[in-house]
Amino acid sequence: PFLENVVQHEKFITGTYDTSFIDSSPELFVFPVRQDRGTKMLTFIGETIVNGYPGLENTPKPTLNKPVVPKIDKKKPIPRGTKQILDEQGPEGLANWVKDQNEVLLTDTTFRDAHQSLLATRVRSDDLKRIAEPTSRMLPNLFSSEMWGGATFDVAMRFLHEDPWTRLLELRERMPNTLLQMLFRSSNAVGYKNYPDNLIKEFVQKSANAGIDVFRIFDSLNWLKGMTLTIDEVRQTNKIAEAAMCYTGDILDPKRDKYDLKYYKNLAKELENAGAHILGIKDMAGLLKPEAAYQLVSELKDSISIPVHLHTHDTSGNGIFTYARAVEAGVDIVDVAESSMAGLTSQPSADGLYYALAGNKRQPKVDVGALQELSDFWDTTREYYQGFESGMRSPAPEVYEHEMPGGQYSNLQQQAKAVGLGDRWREVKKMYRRVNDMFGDVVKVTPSSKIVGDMALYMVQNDLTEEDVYDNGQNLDFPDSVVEFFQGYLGQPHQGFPEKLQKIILKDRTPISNRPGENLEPVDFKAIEEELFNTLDRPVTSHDMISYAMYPKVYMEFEQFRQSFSDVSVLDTPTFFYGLELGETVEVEIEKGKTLIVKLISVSEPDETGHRNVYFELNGQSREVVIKDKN
Ligand code: 3PY
Ligand code: ZN
Repeated sequence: PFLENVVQHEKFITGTYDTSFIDSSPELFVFPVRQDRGTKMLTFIGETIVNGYPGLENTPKPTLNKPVVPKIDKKKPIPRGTKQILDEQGPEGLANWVKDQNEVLLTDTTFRDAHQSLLATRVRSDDLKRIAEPTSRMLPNLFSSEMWGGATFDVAMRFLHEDPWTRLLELRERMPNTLLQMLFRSSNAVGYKNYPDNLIKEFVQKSANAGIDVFRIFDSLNWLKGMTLTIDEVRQTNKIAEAAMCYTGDILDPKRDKYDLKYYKNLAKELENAGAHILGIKDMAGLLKPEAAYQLVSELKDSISIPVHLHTHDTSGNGIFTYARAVEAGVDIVDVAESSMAGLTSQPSADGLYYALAGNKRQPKVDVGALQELSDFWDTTREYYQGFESGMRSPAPEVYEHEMPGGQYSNLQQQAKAVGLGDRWREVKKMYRRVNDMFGDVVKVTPSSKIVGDMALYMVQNDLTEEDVYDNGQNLDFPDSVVEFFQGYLGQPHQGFPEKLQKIILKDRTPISNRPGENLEPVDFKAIEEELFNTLDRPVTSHDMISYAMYPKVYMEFEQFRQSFSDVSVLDTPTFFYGLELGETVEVEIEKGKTLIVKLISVSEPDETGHRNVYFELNGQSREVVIKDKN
């Protein structure tokens, strides 16, 4: 059926295809139904009804309202946006256009960092797809929408059982006028360790083909050597290389002189010389105080000629003040989220900033009415994800002390609970900062932040003080991630590793000081293709190969899941997380024009083997699935 689809495809018949045609045409993989997708889907819904979605077990289905999607006139042409400027004028042309704007430009992070930071990255493609086209029509003046990368890639497969590449292709189709932006961890791609160079290059090429326009590239240690290969590769795709420096420390504190104004100015200059089209300031924890933002942006605007794009988190509650000062200093673009997905560990609010800049000639050009309508959609949609809220209720200025990134806070809290340290969370936070200082004051952002977190948990769990580590470290078995970090496998921190601690942690292992990618065997894509073809018994795309190369276990589990339960991304979110109530009916469009109508009739008591029968009506016909009750 695959070949049939190919030869019948319009692009094939007219000869207007290249090698990316197969990757960007997911419809080629929609085959006539051979297996009973209905039964697979019912099995998944039955499983959720009986055993609950992981993390939401024993949580009754809440009463949920239906989000209102703003009305748009689909017959009207989609207004022009920054995507058209990039396509017509290339990345340099776009950067010049940015510099010519008087008003500050906005990146909307609602589709990525906002939910990564507030809702454990759990927002599903189904909800994003509903609001994507209204967003692109109603906010045509956005600089970009950050909608991919960071943790969304692995979480999509691991927990949402959906293909991250499909999300990208589907949002691309619905947002033709908006620059689509991703967060790219440079040599760590969208993972937690360094990958071989050929995998990084392949990832960049294929994500550019699939629709990414702006690559925000960072290295978790601000190590230039870890970034140049990615910058070069992005430049080859003619997309935008936004090289970001991660903000850590406090330039206003003379005692924190490891990362002072001069450090950032030099790094910015190096990134500009390395070919960045835009300079990003990635304030991943929200440590950039308002006056520091003013000084830093002013210094950068005087010393580099590419536009400056500022990203912060509102953890302390000072985000808008920081942006207002950055705007005064001439920042070109800032990251905001739609109000109902803004604040706390997420980005500051888009309309909040608009109103804060009333009377300022750099007030962003944005339709606040549209922002409000879109925010209303998210306000209701967010209720679907209530089980993943962090529990943080108010601003947390203590972030200036512990320096934990927005996206890590709730994660580490969960990890602490899992190892029985839930009631010692305050100690863990204090230890996090102490570990930072022991490690020589390091940049803390994925994945270096995870290493600091692992060490902090290890020390609290084993009741170890800093002195214990120095005095008795030879007899301690440190977490693997910490050992690998001190071996140099994530790259080199600014001013190197603290030697005494490095010796204690590595014992007789020797560290490396070159770029880890240079030592890694290239990925053999041909071998992966064969292996996947043989195991999956279907044509293999370059997207499959990249996902597998980066996350072999997660990818295979995701594939097995799809084989057992079909593509569950087509389910609405309440059904996906909570199943159905007795008598409840849902419609599931499993492909264009093919809809299943599913009604839950009853659930039996468990039999002597612990199985329950779940009775449905599927398109009016009685159907039954048997589910093992794990409780
Ligand atoms: C990520 O790498 O996922 C981040 O959001 C870092 O801030
Ligand atoms: Zn962030």
